[in-house]
Amino acid sequence: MSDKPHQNLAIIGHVDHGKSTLVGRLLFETGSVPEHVIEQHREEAEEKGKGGFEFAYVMDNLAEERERGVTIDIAHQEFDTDEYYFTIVDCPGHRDFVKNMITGASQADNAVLVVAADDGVAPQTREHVFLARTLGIGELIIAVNKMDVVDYSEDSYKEVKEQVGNLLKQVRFDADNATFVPISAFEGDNIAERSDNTSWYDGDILLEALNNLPAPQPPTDAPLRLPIQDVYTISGIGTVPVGRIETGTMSAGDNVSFQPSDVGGEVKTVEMHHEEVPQAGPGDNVGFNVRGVGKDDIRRGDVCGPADDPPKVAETFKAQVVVMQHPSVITAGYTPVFHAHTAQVACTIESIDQKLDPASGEVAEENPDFIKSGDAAIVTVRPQKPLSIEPSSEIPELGSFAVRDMGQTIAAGKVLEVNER
Ligand SMILES: Nc1nc2c(ncn2[C@@H]2O[C@H](COP(=O)(O)OP(=O)(O)OP(=O)(O)O)[C@@H](O)[C@H]2O)c(=O)[nH]1
Ligand SMILES: [Mg+2]
Repeated sequence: MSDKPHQNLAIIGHVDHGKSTLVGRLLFETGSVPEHVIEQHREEAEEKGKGGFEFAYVMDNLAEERERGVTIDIAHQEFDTDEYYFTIVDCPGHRDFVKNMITGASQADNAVLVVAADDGVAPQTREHVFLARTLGIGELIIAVNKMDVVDYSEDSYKEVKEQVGNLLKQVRFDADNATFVPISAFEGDNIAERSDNTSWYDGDILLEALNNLPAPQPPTDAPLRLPIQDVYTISGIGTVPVGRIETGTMSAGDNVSFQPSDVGGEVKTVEMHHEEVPQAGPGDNVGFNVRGVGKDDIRRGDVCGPADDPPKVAETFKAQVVVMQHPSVITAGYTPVFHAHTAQVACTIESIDQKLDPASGEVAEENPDFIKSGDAAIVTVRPQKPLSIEPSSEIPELGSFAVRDMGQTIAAGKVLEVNER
C-alpha cells in the first residue's frame, strides 16, 4: 500500500467511446500492467475477432464482456501517480448496464468523462454526466478520445469541447474550470507523454490533470456505513461480504449490524487487496467476515454499520428530485426502481409535495398534480421492500439515489428526511 492520498476515480461515458481502453492504457503507462500481459490480451482479442480490444481486456474480465466487446459490471484497479494513489472504477457505457454505472459513480470522488472525438456527446454521455452531478462527483476531467480517428484535428476537438461544455452548463457543473484533454487511448497520445500529433494543444496531459485533481474531502465523522456490493463464500474463511466503506471505520472486534436484513455479529477479519488489515476507513474497498453471519443472511444492497448506531431503514422518506427525462408526466402512485448505493428497490412516489424553481430552489407550487422533464420537486417515497438509506444532510454518501424506468434514468435526487420503520 502507498501512503499517498487516495482517490476513487470513475471512468464514465457512452458505450464504445474507449473507457476500458483508457484504463488499460493508464495501468500500462504507470507500470501496473506489464507489456507481456497486454501482448497476451492482444492475441486473445484477435482470436475472438475483437482486434483492438487488448487494453480494454485489462478491465473486461468476464467472458461475456470479452465476446461482446462491452463492459457489463464495474471493475476496480489500482495505480499511482506522483500525487495520488488511485482506485479506478471502470463503468459500463451500454444503456442496459447503467444500473452498474450508478454503483460505480456513487463510489467515486472524481471522474474522467470519455467522449469519442468522432462521435461527440451521445445519449449515455448525457445520462452519465447528469448522474455524476446528482451522485456527488466532485470534478470532471473530459478526455476527448480517439483523436487518431479524426486525424488529430483541432477543429474536431473544439467542436466536442463546445458540446460537452454546453452539457455541463445544463446540469450546473462548473464548465469553466473543467479540464479538457485531447487523447488517443489506443495510440497513447497525451496520456503519460505529450504528443507531437497535437502540437496545437498546450494544456495538461491526462496524468498531469489527474495529479492536479483536488484532494478528496476529509472523511466525515459519520458512523460506519458500508453498502454491500457482493457476498462470497471463501474456503477456510467462510462468508465474505465485500464493498466500499463510505463513512467511518471498521476494525476486527467491532460489533456490526446489516440492514435491512437485520442480522449482525462481531467482525473477525478485515481484508484489503487480499491482505488482512487491523482497520479500514472511508474509500477503502474491503472484504470482511462476521461471526455467525452466513451467505444467505445478507445480500447486495444491505448496509453494514455499528450495532449501536445501525443504518436506518425507511418506512417512507422525503426527497428532493430532479426529473431528467420522462416520456409523459410523473404523478403520485408511480412506482419506478430506485437505485441507492448498491441497492435497487421499487418505490412508490406517494405524494408530490412541492414543485421547486430549478434555478433558485424556491417553492414554485404546493401539491402539484404532476411533474415532468426538467422539473425539480420534493416528494414522499415509500419503498416496496425494506431499503436502508440516510438523510443526505447527515450522511451524504448514503443519501442520494437515481430513479430508473423503461431502461433509462428518469430522475435523481437526495434524501431530506427518513421516517424509520
Ligand atoms: N482508434 C481508436 N480506437 C479506440 C480508442 N480508444 C478505444 N478505441 C476502440 O474503441 C472500441 C471500444 O473500446 P472500449 O475501451 O471497450 O470502450 P468502452 O467505452 O469501455 O465501452 P463500454 O465499456 O462497453 O461502454 C475498441 O475497439 C477500442 O479499440 C482510440 O483512442 N483510438
Ligand atoms: Mg468498457
